[in-house]
Amino acid sequence: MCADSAQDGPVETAESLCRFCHAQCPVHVDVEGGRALRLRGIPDDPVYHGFTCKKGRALPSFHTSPERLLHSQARHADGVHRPVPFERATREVAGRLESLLERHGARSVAIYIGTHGYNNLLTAHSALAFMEAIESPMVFTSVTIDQPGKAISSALHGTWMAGPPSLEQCDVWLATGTNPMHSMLGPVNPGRAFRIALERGLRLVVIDPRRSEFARRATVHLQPRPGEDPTVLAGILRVIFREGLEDGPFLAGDTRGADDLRAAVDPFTPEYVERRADVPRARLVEAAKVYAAGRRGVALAGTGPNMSGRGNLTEYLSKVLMTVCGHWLREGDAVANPGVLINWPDRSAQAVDPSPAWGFGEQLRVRDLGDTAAGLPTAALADEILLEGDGRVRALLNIGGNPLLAWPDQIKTEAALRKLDLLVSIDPVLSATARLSHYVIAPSLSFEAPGCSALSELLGAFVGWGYGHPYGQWAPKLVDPPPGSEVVDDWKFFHGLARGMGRALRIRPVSFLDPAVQAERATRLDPDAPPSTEGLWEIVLRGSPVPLADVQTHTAGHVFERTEVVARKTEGWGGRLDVASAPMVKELGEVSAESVGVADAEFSFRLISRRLPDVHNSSWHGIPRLRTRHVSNPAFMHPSDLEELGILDGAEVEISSARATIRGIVETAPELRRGLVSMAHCWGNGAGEDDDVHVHGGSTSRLSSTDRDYDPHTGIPRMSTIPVNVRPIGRSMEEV
Ligand SMILES: Nc1nc2c(c(=O)[nH]1)N[C@H]1C(S)=C(S)[C@@H](COP(=O)(O)OP(=O)(O)OC[C@H]3O[C@@H](n4cnc5c(=O)[nH]c(N)nc54)[C@H](O)[C@@H]3O)O[C@H]1N2
Ligand SMILES: Nc1nc2c(c(=O)[nH]1)N[C@H]1C(S)=C(S)[C@@H](COP(=O)(O)OP(=O)(O)OC[C@H]3O[C@@H](n4cnc5c(=O)[nH]c(N)nc54)[C@H](O)[C@@H]3O)O[C@H]1N2
Ligand code: SF4
Ligand SMILES: [Mo]
Repeated sequence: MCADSAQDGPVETAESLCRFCHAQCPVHVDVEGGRALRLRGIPDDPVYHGFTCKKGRALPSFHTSPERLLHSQARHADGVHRPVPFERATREVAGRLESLLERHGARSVAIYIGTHGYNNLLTAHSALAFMEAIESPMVFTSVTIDQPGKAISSALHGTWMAGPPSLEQCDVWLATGTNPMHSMLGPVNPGRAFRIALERGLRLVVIDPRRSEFARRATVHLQPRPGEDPTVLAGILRVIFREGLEDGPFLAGDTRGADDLRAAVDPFTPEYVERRADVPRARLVEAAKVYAAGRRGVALAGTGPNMSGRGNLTEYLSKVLMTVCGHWLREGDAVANPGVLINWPDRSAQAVDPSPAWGFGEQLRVRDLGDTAAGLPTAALADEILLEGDGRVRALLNIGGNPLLAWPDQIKTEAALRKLDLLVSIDPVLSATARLSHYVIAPSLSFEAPGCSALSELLGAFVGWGYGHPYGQWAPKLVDPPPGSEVVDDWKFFHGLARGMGRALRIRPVSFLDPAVQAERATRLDPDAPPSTEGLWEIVLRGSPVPLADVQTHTAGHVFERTEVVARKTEGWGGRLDVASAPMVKELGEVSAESVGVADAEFSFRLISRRLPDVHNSSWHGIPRLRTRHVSNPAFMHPSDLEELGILDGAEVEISSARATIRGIVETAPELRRGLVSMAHCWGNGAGEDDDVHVHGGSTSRLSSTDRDYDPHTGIPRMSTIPVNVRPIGRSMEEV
């Protein structure tokens, strides 16, 4: 599995693109003897300004890591994985899928597209085309265990065609439970972008129970109890209405429901918010006034509140805040990014009515869940595998994800993964899930395939994310895979499967076109004469605003000369944004009906999720230089809580929820509220594997339960704000 050492030779520097996370930073790579040695940012890049992170700078070492799979693997009867030629693995998987389809129908084959399925658009598009070819509706992604509230709230609220302002256009920003300083979800190079924006007068409101790296920069930081975001946001809306700070003409002309909204937020007085969420009332009023004083602004939420229960409502109230203040782009405003590789809808100053958020498409057999605007609920996929009867899922294709560590309810997930007739992973290492897989397809890595900036541009569809410029970059293939290896660009697996099953892939273009139009414009790949990977990029980006051939002349990032101004509302246009969507108003009513101040007799702490700066989910934990700041995932706790429990910094503790107990290594974190354990996900191992917490960390997914406290539509259970107890190892609760 070890790469041959490269021959020495002259070191050449080439431009490329880091593909380890969605930020897709442009980089200079030193290449010697056909091997990428090291990389750094491109200093004069007009958008990223030379930014890279430690993870990205470690990327060259992934290519030659001793952990890397240089051949696809098949698991043998003795449980050991051994190399198998790609052709043979694909043929065998195709055969087994075909027989499952024949015997059990299309629903028996499901796919899960994880982080590295999405980070590579060609993988995602060919995976979806494959599922269409076999007519299986069972497409699951990490979106429904991430921030499903984003798509749900857009559907319930309706969309504003002109879109949100870019950071450069904003005077105010309100962020609930996101930390772009570590996660890079937000504008690119967020550290620099926010520094410059704050210097020119941006006012930043951050709502986070932790004084995060982002919260430290805030004009106003509210540090409420976790899970109380709907209360805080409703309280802010109430202040805005009471003080008459809303944008009356916008509400009258382009929305419906303002009076119902005003009534729905009325119970959330500053006194009530203070009592319930523990936010000082004066700070709440200040936050509301700061936000409402802006002319253009953004309000968004992140993973924290999406995983803490009521994520749909938190995301919805964020959009409603933008609408109530009229913070969207308006007629005559400049569109910051008119599009380079992606076709965007017309940007007119008009609303598209709400659309169904749930209640359509495939129905699942458990918890009354079904398809949603965010996709099928991944939190229910383990049940779909475990539950006997017609329609049971028997095969799972895991594409660049790691279900065993990432899905909620690890105990159930593991039972499900082990029950599958066929589990296939595309993964460059023997990840926790790959170790359970019958086949593991070994993919090429970043610099071994051509890529481009389309993914980061697409992320601009979400409020507050993506490029604020018509920016584009093409990265040609830079190096060959290690000598003697057989790795493939991920999409070729789906092409091979389809071919082996006598079907053809129809690849849809990447764009925001209507799905029916996309289907019409799909390109059928010839089973016997597939395109090259570069050819497939041409296919998915055909008809882009800037022709791909032009972008390809820019192997370092480039800002294209494209301008667009938000157009006037079409004569007679009737679309309106809904600021009092019935299910959301009902949920807000349920919130205000809850009793306040009742202590949880059983659990004294709440475990909240967070990201660590140097690692990305479960990926590449084996690279030593990514584990110098934190060896694994510390259990961060407030020093006074540690003192009270008699726990020393660095000690091992047991963390118990109603579902399970895990171990953690505590680390003092004065930036936390008291009563919290802040811990990153995607660590630990499966049952029966080495569970040394000092080496592998603790698996927070084992603490959550998919049957308890879940969203009735997206199925996402509590993956943050999980009630837990903390106990030093070796001492009982009574002793502490
Ligand atoms: N370095 C690094 N970057 C990553 C990742 C990684 O693992 N490492 N993962 C990537 C992925 S998959 C994603 S989805 C994005 C996520 O990106 P973000 O959503 O920005 O994720 P976090 O950085 O974890 O920030 C979440 C914040 O929510 C807070 N929080 C927790 N619970 C609550 C709550 O109930 N209410 C409020 N208001 N706040 C709460 C936490 O304290 C934390 O500061 O990051 C991506 N980028
Ligand atoms: N408790 C709790 N649970 C959570 C979260 C949380 O905050 N708290 N966060 C949730 C979120 S936001 C997400 S997105 C999910 C993550 O869910 P997943 O996407 O399922 O998990 P990852 O760990 O990102 O999986 C990435 C996999 O891709 C592999 N990989 C790395 N590089 C490459 C590559 O170049 N090509 C290919 N093909 N594969 C590669 C890695 O080895 C790894 O196995 O976890 C969720 N789970
Ligand atoms: S932020 Fe993401 S894309 Fe940029 S260097 Fe780091 S890992 Fe690579
Ligand atoms: Mo995510």
